[in-house]
Amino acid sequence: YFNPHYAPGRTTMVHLFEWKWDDIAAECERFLGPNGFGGIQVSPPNENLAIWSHNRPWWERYQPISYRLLTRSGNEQQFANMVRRCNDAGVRIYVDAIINHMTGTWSENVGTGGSTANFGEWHYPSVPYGRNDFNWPHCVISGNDYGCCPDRVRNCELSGLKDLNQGSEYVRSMIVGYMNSLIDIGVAGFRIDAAKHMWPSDLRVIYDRLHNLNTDHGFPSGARPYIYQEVIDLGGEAMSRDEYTPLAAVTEFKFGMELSRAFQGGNQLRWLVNWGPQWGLLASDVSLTFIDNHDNQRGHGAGGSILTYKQARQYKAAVAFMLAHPYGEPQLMSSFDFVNTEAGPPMDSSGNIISPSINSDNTCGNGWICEHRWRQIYQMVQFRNVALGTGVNDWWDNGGNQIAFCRGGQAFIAFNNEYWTLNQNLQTCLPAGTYCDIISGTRNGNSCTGKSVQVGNDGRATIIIGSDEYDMILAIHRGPQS
Ligand code: LM2
Ligand code: CA
Repeated sequence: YFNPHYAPGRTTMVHLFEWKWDDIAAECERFLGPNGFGGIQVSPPNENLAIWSHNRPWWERYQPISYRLLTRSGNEQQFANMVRRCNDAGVRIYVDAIINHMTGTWSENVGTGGSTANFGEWHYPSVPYGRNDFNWPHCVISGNDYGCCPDRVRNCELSGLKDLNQGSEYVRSMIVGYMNSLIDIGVAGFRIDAAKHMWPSDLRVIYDRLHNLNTDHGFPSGARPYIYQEVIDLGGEAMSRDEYTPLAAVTEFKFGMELSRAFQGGNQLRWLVNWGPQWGLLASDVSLTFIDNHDNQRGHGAGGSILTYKQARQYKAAVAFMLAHPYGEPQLMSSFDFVNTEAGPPMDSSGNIISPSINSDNTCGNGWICEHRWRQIYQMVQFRNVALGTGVNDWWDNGGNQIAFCRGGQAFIAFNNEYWTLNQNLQTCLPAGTYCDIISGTRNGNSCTGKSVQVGNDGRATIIIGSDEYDMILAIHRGPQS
């Protein structure tokens, strides 16, 4: 459950939040595949409650009403078509699995596929679930419970969402059936939503009943799904991430918090010299890493002052550090623009999601941010692929907020988060030659569209990053773009 099973030479997944299946299939073929991306986390594919009373918020997708594959992102046939086309393009699909709970407590009760529910009776006929399938007696999690009472955090309702009993054989079989149908379609793994709210022992039973990945989609025989469990553990609670790491990977929320703090000036970059478990982070091989996710970019979930696309210069630097450093299994966020933190994706008056448009400079329009299409970000995915299998060496810092390091003899990166110019002769660990900085541009035949770097026979080069430059980063590597 710890191996994402990316195609050879690939790394890095992107969360295409609220994208439609047809658009994702096209994105795999026209952009993600050619640019070396390893995978995509898709929004929950199963039917959810349509919440018109809140103008179709993004969070309606965290309110399942059945396991039918029918949402605003598309239907089952579109989902299967996407999985096939993405796998063919070398890009894996990971599903956000909402198995802790079902929708509840709304005056509306019609799902995105027309299923209905009777909340008062705990009745979900399209699964079907009934009262016996939920934890009893009914209770609701309060803030205090996190400090004292794992049984309440796991057996009571998370924000009033009807809490399934994963200890029940019947419930397990419905959940496993749903997840196995996705594996058979060709997905490579799952995000386990609200894992902290389920018993590790129940999750283990569920994971062990999952099928091997589908060999018709290019997975090796005997491959287990990649599983990363959403556990928000910032310390101080009665539940711990260590209960979950023996089962499968875990989301590392401290990762984005600490890097956001550092690149906002709250901590000097030089301290990143020992980035990893020495910072209190999970072991690298169990750690799913990210700067922002769909919750904390809008103050939901763990919250905190997390960098997002809205602070673009610092955000790109934090993302570049994530991708340049070998620690963890990185996930990029790809957002739609928002001011209202409840608002759903761009939609028409019937509630249909409006597709992103693609501008001539590769960026997106129609209200979509597409951080994964920002040059500084997707070219760092290529950097990570080129550096795959190497460690950090030749760390340099100025004792403050200028840092640089090599990845074996494959790649080199420098950051300047000071108010003055970085101008240093540094060891790049690369063979002699002229390299194109992949942050300010790319290679175009024999020239660079941005800055270029002359590496001498001793591997050293003069590195310059002005404090007023558009980006605070310079990166070069041995791949074709640099
Ligand atoms: C998650 N991880 O554990 C998701 O990452 C997160 O986005 C989900 O919450 C949550 N767990 C449940 O799957 C989001 C959102 C909540 C929202 C829920 C359910 O952050 O605000 O709660 O989805 O849609 C909403 C209302 C809340 C209401 C609840 C139940 O905001 O006021 O509570 O629905 O109807 C009465
Ligand atoms: Ca629960």
